Amino acid sequence: MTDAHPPIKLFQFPRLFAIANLSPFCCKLETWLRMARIPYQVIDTSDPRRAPKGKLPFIEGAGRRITDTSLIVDDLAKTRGVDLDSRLDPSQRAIGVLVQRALEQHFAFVVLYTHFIRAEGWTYARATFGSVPTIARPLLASMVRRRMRKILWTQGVLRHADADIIEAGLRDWRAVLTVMGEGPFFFGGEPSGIDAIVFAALATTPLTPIASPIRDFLRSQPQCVAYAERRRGRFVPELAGAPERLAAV
Ligand SMILES: N[C@@H](CCC(=O)N[C@@H](CS)C(=O)NCC(=O)O)C(=O)O
Repeated sequence: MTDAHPPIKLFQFPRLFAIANLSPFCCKLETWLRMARIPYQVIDTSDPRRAPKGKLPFIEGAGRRITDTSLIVDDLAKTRGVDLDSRLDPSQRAIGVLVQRALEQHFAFVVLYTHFIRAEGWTYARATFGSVPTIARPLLASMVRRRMRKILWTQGVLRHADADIIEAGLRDWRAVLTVMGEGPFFFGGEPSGIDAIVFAALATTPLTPIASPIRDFLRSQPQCVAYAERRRGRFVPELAGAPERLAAV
């Protein structure tokens, strides 16, 4: 186990709502660290420009900084001897990679759109900058939002109509839910790394007050709500009973 190591520093956006993090990547990594029982200390930061590769989260430990959740997970798995996927067969591993790609390389951009570009999302998501000094807050918030627009335009999502973007996000989830087991975990009775990814992607949507047709769809799927609630209860139990922070800012 990992007690010989001092806690790693986890740089991520501050918590919002009753979920580990509104950023699916920050939520994924914190969840994975808890699953792997690796001690960490959270350092809140609202400005990704300070991250080594301009993205959050990143970690610092043993004199090294590592960015990108998948690289961090691989590194920690190797250096700390943790393998959350040891029980998975080759077919489950392959499904895990495809689900990860759908959620991280596609759905994450749809979330960026629903949360940072759509008015229903921005009303809440701008609270991400709540810890920034009041005088600098509007400037940083609008700068980050502009950057999100640019990212989404370059990636391509923002070139489509709202209904088409939403439909593309719904397709991701219809596919993921089709291959997701009955539970309690994604691949049955035991947790594996994909649970951190699926939980994180779900946390951004059905567990937040940010309205969208994707949230309505996910909330209407009993399998999905039960999974999200169970995972939150197990991985971030201190938030399980917390009310949604409904007030818009
Ligand atoms: N592939 C990266 C993605 C990280 C990422 O996209 N982080 C977003 C927050 S969800 C970010 O920091 N965006 C800020 C920006 O691009 O300016 C990972 O797995 O860590």
